[in-house]
Amino acid sequence: MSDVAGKFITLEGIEGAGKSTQKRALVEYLKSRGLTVIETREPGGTPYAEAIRELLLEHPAEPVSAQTELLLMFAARAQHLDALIKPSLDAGSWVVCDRFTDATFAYQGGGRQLPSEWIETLETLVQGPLRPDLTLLFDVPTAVGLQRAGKRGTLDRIESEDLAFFDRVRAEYLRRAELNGERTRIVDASQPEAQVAADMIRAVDLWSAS
Ligand code: T5A
Repeated sequence: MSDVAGKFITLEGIEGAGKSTQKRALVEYLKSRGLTVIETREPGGTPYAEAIRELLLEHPAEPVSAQTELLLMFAARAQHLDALIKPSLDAGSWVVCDRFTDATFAYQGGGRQLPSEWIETLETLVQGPLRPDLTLLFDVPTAVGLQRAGKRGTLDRIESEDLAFFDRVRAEYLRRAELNGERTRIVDASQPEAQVAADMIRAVDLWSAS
């Protein structure tokens, strides 16, 4: 657990894993326990970081280099941490964040195949010792996740990558879950929504009782 007063919970998974759906259920559950909960997401979470999100996800006229993408993810994160996450944790709130640095390891490390040492260096620079207290990884076969995400219609720049890219993303998420087993719980997100929610709440209860 981190040294801060509140708790920091991150939700991770490939596109269409159901993070946003489950985030709503989790926030409602934590509030029903009387906790003050801040709901946020990455990239984004503050007006300035949301502007960086737009830059990251739009389809620009020129190709975006993997390094540019990596640095923008951490630029948005630095702002998000200073302006929202750290002050909220210091005030004793629980912060529930849709994606965080595990996503960078999975997408820019696994997907784009950038060296994980670069990501570790930026992680230390931007976050210092701050890591999530609990990470819920919603795991779903790549084809299922992409099919769900595809139902929304238009695809953003990152969603437009091919199946092999998202297979690498999922594999890296699973590798990191094993590496960070003390803070990560894997939830089988291929099940019906209500079952995923029940498994998630059980995982959170077991973690908070430990
Ligand atoms: N990114 C992000 C990086 O590359 N590096 C980083 O460091 C970070 C932080 C934006 C993009 O940025 C990238 C990753 C992303 O490409 P995002 O806003 O989290 O990240 O966007 P998405 O992952 O694209 O969000 P999605 O909305 O696609 O995925 P969710 O939130 O996992 O899925 P959700 O809940 O919206 O559900 C999608 C659909 O599936 C249905 C829902 O009703 C919805 O229609 N659904 C289910 N259907 C059947 N069974 C279930 N159990 C279902 N759960 C949900």
